[in-house]
Amino acid sequence: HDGDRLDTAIVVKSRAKTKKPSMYKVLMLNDDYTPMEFVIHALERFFGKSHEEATKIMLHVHQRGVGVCGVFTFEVAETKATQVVDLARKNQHPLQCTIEKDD
Ligand code: NFA
Repeated sequence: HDGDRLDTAIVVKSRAKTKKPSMYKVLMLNDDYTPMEFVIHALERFFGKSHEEATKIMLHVHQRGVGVCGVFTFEVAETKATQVVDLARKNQHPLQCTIEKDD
């Protein structure tokens, strides 16, 4: 009987194009005073880098003047850049980070 039929309706979900968030690079700038070991520590602590990868990034920044620590959504990038600069400042190092939209 039709009245006894269990509901077997098929639900088709229309999927609106969810667009990926803009991504932002966290850039680190070289300076003449921040100790290399401090930079490596910051890269390990705030960007989850291995000691080896952190050392490579630090040396890149030291030699080229600027380097990418990672690429994140805006809020995460902003937070990580602030965390690095705040820890550096607390330790009286002039280390600077900025963020830049990743085109
Ligand atoms: N140039 C710094 C030094 O010779 C090291 C450094 C590397 C600083 C990367 C900032 C960023 N002690």
